[in-house]
Amino acid sequence: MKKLLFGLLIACFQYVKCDDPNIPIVITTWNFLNSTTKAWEVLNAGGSALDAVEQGASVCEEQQCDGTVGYGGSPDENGETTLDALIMDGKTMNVGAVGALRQVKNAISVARHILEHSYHSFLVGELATQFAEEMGFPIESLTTPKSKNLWKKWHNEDNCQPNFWMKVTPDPKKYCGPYSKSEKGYHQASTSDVKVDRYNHDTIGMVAIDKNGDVGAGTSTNGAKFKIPGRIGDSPIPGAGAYADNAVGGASATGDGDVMLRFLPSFLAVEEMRRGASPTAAAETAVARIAEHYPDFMGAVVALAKDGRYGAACHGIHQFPFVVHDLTQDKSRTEHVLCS
Ligand code: SD4
Repeated sequence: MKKLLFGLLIACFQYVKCDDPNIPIVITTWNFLNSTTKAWEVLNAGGSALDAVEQGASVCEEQQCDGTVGYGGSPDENGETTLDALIMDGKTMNVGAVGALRQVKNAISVARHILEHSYHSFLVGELATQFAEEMGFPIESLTTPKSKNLWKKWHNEDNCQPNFWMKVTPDPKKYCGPYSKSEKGYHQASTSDVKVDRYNHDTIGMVAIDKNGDVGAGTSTNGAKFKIPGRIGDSPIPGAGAYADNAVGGASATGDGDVMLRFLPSFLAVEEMRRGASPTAAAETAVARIAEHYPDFMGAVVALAKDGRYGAACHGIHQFPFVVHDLTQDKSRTEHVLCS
């Protein structure tokens, strides 16, 4: 027994001091390695958690990660890609968010500009584009040949299926929406089934802690495929898509945003950690709260405590990948958690 204790003590001094926080560190939803690596480079060079989150998520926006982040993905019913993003500073509890952003590729940077250059927290739609233009962001189409073809197939070959309408006539299961053939649009009536799958929902969510112990969190997404124009999901909503508080840590969520935003899962995970839960238990609680009401929802939460402990939980798929980078690794590492 004495030997074991002595061994542990030596290990503590040799490798890490036992009570040293494991920082800096970054954790990212899904298998977005390049973004995580970029965020890590920023942190390792002494950059701030906010810079790491902004620059890391920007990589996904440029590389159009999985077609679910950035331009040219998830066209809405009109065939247009619009973007949602959020960035939160756990030191100041300041937030910048943008929803249904049109014609600007750099959604998380626009969100950062809202945080840094306005007293507001959240701008949306065409007028968010106006803000971005005034801040010097280029205005350009977010449609690509790929997103155009995706939309054309949905619209022409698949007769606008699936779609997000419910209890309307004409029957949205058979009929191709108000933007094509109907002059009068939909009216209240029957129901429709929306197919939500992994490829509909793959937001990048990121939480980072820098060398000063400051926590930043953020998200970026092009939302749900074939959404009703104007729809904003969970990703840009503070407490839903992400949340950060220097006193505790941070969390971020991904999945079926229409359902998830009703439960503020990132806020809940942070509050659970504040009450002493481990990051894994906190993420599990946040996911379980949603599943209680919506057993068929698909989603996941990653949580990072201020001392660098982390965890994740998920629901509705078999397993969920997330990426971590801290001082113990040369490369960003993908980990998996089994889902409930
Ligand atoms: C949304 N939640 O707009 C987003 C999509 C996604 O994780 O994957 N988010 O519903």
